[in-house]
Amino acid sequence: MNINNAEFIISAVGPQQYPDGQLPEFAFIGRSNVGKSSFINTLINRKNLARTSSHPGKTQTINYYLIENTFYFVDLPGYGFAKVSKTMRAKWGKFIEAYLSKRNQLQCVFHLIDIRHVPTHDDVLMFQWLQHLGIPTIIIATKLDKIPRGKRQQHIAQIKKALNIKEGLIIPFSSVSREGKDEVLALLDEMLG
Ligand SMILES: Nc1nc2c(ncn2[C@@H]2O[C@H](COP(=O)(O)OP(=O)(O)O)[C@@H](O)[C@H]2O)c(=O)[nH]1
Ligand SMILES: [Mg+2]
Repeated sequence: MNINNAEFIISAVGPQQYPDGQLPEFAFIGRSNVGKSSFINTLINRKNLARTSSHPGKTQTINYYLIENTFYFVDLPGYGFAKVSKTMRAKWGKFIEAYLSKRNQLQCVFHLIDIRHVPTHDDVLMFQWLQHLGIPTIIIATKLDKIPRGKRQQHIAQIKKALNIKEGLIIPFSSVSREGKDEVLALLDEMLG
């Protein structure tokens, strides 16, 4: 697949604003600043549709993009930003949980993790939660261009170990070099049947 048509639909603040209908949805989640907006922009061949933000944690909405008029990309708010109150965190949790656990259009979650570092406590909790909910999850290891080629396997192993992944998909990705893009698009093709 090559995505030529992507249209921003809505920044939803609650379930009543999610689009009607039964089009399949693919969601994206990760720490703030992990490269989620850049990932979406790379997939849809746009520079700035999913806004690249230098202000982590600002987005507390679920952003819907209609792709090729046949499915949705769903950008979930980032987690793990430091300067956020407990009340805000609880609110975030409820909002995301409602989407992840109740949305039957959801096909798969792309969980983005920075390839440079050991996954954070929040990354591990998020991944375990997705497993617990039984949601098919694909790990996208972002910012691949920032580590030397010779260290790739080591960094991927580090993610697998922290998340306790035996089998399962980890796709190294860079929105700078676009490595991993074709693999992600092929997976989408597969999931869309
Ligand atoms: N070198 C490099 N930088 C990236 C990559 N993806 C994102 N970034 C940078 O990381 C910062 C956060 O990216 P953004 O997409 O806004 O992250 P988000 O908060 O998860 O949506 C920005 O400065 C991006 O330019 C990547 O693959 N490689
Ligand atoms: Mg973003």
